[in-house]
Parts: sequence; C-alpha cells; structure tokens
Amino acid sequence: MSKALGNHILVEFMNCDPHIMNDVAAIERDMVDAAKKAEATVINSTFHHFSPYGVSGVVVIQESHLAIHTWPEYGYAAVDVFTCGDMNSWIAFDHLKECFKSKSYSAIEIKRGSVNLLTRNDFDITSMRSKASEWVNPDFYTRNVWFTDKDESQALSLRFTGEVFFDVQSPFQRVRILESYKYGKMLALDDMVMTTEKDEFHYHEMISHPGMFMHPNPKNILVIGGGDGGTIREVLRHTSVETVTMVEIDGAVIDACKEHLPQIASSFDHPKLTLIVGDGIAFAKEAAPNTYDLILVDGSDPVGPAEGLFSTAFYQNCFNALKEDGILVAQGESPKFNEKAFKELNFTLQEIFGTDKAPVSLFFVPTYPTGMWSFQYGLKGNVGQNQVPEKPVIDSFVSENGLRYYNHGLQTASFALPNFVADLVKK
Ligand code: SPD
Repeated sequence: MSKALGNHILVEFMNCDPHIMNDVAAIERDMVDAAKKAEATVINSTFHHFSPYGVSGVVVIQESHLAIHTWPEYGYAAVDVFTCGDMNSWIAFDHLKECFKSKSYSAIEIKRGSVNLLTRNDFDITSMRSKASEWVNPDFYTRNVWFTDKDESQALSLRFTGEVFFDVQSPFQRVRILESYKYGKMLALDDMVMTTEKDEFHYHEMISHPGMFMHPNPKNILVIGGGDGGTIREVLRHTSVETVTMVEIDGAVIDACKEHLPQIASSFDHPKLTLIVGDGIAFAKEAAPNTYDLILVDGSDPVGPAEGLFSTAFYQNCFNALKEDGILVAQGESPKFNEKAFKELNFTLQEIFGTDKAPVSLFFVPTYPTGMWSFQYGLKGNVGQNQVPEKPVIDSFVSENGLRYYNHGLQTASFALPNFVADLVKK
C-alpha cells in the first residue's frame, strides 16, 4: 500500500445506551480516555450538549483529533478518529464501543494525504517542528464542556468544568449538581438550570421578601417545591414567622443540595420548618381553607413534575388555602423565554384572584435563558404591593441579613413593567 500522512476511521456506533448518548460529561470523559488509551497526547477538548438531546464534541490530540456527534433518540453516535504517526485508532474504537454499550457498529478506514498525490515543499521545517512540539506538549489539557438550557430558538450556555458531583435519575427527573466556571456549583433538573451558587440570591430573595413585606403579619407559610432550600432560608429570616411547611416532590433534590449546596440548603433543620417530601399539588388540594398567610410556589418549568403547578385547579386550591389577606407568589417564567406560560399563568391568577389582584414582579437571573424572569402574585384580600413597611424597617432587615439583591426600592419597583410585558398580561 502506498504511504499516507494520516489515517481516518469513520465509525457508526448503533444501538447504544441512549442515556449515555445524551450525557455530555460522560462522553467527554470517554473520548478523552479513548485518546489516552491509544497513547495519544491530548491537547484540549470541547463538548456541547444540545437540548433536548444530543452531544457534539472534539478531542484535539497532538496526532490530530477524535470527534463525535450523538443522536440519543436513535441510540446512535457518529465518531471519527483521525491520526497521524503510529497511533492505533482501533484501541480508541474498542474503548468507545464498550463505554457506549454499542450493540452494533461499523467502521471504514481510509488513508488521508496520499503521498503519491502530494508534492512536498522544498523548505526546511525542522526548526518549526521543534518549536511546535515545545508548545503542543503540555502536561495538562484544557476542557470546554458546555451545559445548555434552551428551547428550539434560544439558549443559555454555561461552561462547566466537567466535574459532576451528583447525578441521579429520580422517579421524577434527572437531578444533577455540576460545577460551572462562572457561577460555581449548579443544580440542574433534566436539562434546565435551577440555581447556582453565585446567583441563587437573585431568585430566593425576590421570591420571598416582597410578599413577606407586603403582608401585615406573615405567620404561617407554605412553600411548594423549593427543594434546594433557598426559599425557606429567606422566609425564615422574618421573625413574625411561626410555621413554615415545605412540600417538595423530589427527595433527591433535597439530598443533592444538602450535600453539595449547603449554603443554599442551610435551613432544613430549622425548628419552625415542617418538611414533607410529597406531591405539592395533592397537598394544596387537601389543605384546610384559610390556613396560610403566604403560599410560595417555587417550582421548576412547566414540563415534567412541575406541569401541574401551572394549572387553574392548583391555583384555585391555593386560593382556598390562603387566609383572608393571604398572598400567593409563584415562579412565573420569563416573558421573553416562555411568553406563553408567562401569559397563561397571569390570566389564570387574574381569573382566580381578580384582574387587578395579579401583579407581576420582574427580576434578573444571569443563568436563566434571556436573564429576564418573573414572580407572579395573587393577592387575596386587601393587601397590595404599595402597602409596605417604611424604608428604615426594610433597610435594617436588608443589612442585618446581608441581602444582596432585594431592597426597599425593588419592593415596589420590581412591579413596574416594561410596556411590552404590561401588554402581555392585559386582558
Ligand atoms: N428555568 C428555571 C425556572 C425556575 C425554577 N425554580 C428554581 C428553583 C430555585 N429554588
């Protein structure tokens, strides 16, 4: 056979484990290990997860590259391994076949850069070669693994270290704690960002304090969802509180956050807390009327276990469970990212609480797609977003508790809506 510069194998891995085919961290690890097993020198890797399914990535090696594109829904991976020199690509092939649990596969091997067809340039590249190998022979390789929360046309990507601290498929969802470069550890449910160490306070302060300060004397609080513990941590800062009942459907979320996000999950042992691991929708249905001063619905997005948290029946049950001057605060989605859910929720609340009793508070979360997010309110009695304590009262609460987002200005200002948002919720 005539000589060639490189060797390329193009591989079809079929009938693979679909979960592995959708696991960006596992695939990155397996591809890097495959390169190392084949005695390649890894320079860096870049991997990306696509929502809802699929991973693409490349491992750059001194000897060329390994690349992959997966279709989990077909249990399929298209892999190619390009090498030059003496590296044996079939070692990488064997390793990946095992890792992906591929039940059927095929491969073709082609020579690249046939020297018979090429003309060698007549210049001395010896010195360039030695310079290049000084540079490309690092003791470490850099990784570029991205977690993407997206719909079919918008996305928010966070680069993460590849470190996975927790990864459990619960009966409800996939619960993961990953480590992002910019925002620290992050809780992800299925493929959606729920909270991160560095920006969790935006969400947790804003779901809690505006409603708590709007109510003249909030004593009995119900939190539905909120398994990371951030909402109960904030609510329990208010000394008027006598009881907090929290109903979280997924015990795995609580376990993950207690272990890996302890600064968020810091109040699970609080004596005023009753923690129920169970279905919040059923709980609201069974709740005695006139029981709670505030109900905070800290649910995830309206897919999977949180879908029912966007239904009329659920909010009617919450209305009944609220006391006369009770306040409901619900995670209200984004008017930009999920306009439909945002509007529908507001119309539901207007229907149940009254047209002028369903204000919306906007806030910003850098790690949610579009960054613009909302909490939506249902005001049962005569409470209102303008009846709040004097500035000095809120100022001292803010400074005593070291709050970093909420303040007296936002107490009312967060309810001021840009015109396009106000239009969305106009009936
Ligand atoms: N897309 C994110 C929707 C917000 C979900 N809740 C976050 C939980 C924080 N306690």
